[in-house]
Amino acid sequence: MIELTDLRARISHVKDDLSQQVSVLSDLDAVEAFRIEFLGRKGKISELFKLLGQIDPSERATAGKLLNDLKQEASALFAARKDELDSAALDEQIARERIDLTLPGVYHPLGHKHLLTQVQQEIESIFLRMGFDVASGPEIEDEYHNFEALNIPADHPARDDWDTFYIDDTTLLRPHTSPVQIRVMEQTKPPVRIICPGRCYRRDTQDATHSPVFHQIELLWVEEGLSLANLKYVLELFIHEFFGEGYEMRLSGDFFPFTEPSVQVHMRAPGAKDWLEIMGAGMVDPAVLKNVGYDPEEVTGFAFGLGIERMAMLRYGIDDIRLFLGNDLRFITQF
Ligand code: 2NL
Repeated sequence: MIELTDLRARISHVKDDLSQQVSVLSDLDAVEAFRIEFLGRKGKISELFKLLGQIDPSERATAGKLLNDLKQEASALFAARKDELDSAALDEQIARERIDLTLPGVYHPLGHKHLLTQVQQEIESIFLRMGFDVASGPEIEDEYHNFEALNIPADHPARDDWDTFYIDDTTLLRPHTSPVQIRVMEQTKPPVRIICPGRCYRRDTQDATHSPVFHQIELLWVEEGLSLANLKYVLELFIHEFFGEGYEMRLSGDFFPFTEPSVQVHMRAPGAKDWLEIMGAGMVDPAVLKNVGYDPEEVTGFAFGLGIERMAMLRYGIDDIRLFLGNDLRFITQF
């Protein structure tokens, strides 16, 4: 037989053990090991429960209550210590992973479109709104599409400026985007309304206004009944859209092998004295229409060619064409 007072003494002993040791447990594994030592199936508290059978039946209920209280108290102690350790771990993690918001960041400069691309796309959008399509083609072209189809035979003096940068005997870097228009006409029936932007190559010595690599946009409209009046209207519309209202335009005679008549296009800023040449244009020569299988008695057309660099220089007051391909960020980042 075990006396109740004896049981009380043992309980109090276990409690002392518990309260002394739980508070110094330093990690979760130790808490768990210690919990098993007390509350496990063969733990100290379970062992005490086994003594119940040796207690006088009249005192057994009291003893049972004392033991249950002990069990609850022990469970609560372990849980509390576990919480303490958990939150200490969290505090430590927060301290360790603290981000210093005052540190300077990593600077990622954003790029932007080159001025030439900006101007090209703006001109494209003006003509897209008028109903033209944008066409493109190869920069390496054969002589036929560069010259013969455009009414420039082998012995024509116009070739002198253009017949260079040959890849082989009959293939060269295109001196203009006209071969793109020839190819589109070869493949489609009229009406044709296109603009052809792209990089071109010429035998020019570089200076402030010449570059052996430059960019051009050519426009071509072929349909029944087109006249120089239609060309004039489209040109004026373009000048007003791109440069601004109030600009004047005038045409004067010129010569290109692929247009007849051919004109030079000048514009004058509001209040300005001087006229500036901005591009060449004309009615598509009947010989060119025949070369692509069109009947010049049925359709007429007009075309013009402008230099993108020149448009950008006029609009932004840039005085040296070499700046465009010079890769100098002091220039590039201004636009
Ligand atoms: C200039 C002049 C021009 C054209 C280009 C053209 C194209 C075909 C048929 C007829 Cl497929 N003409 N293009 C016409 C007139 C002038 O360019 O000085 N450009 C920078």
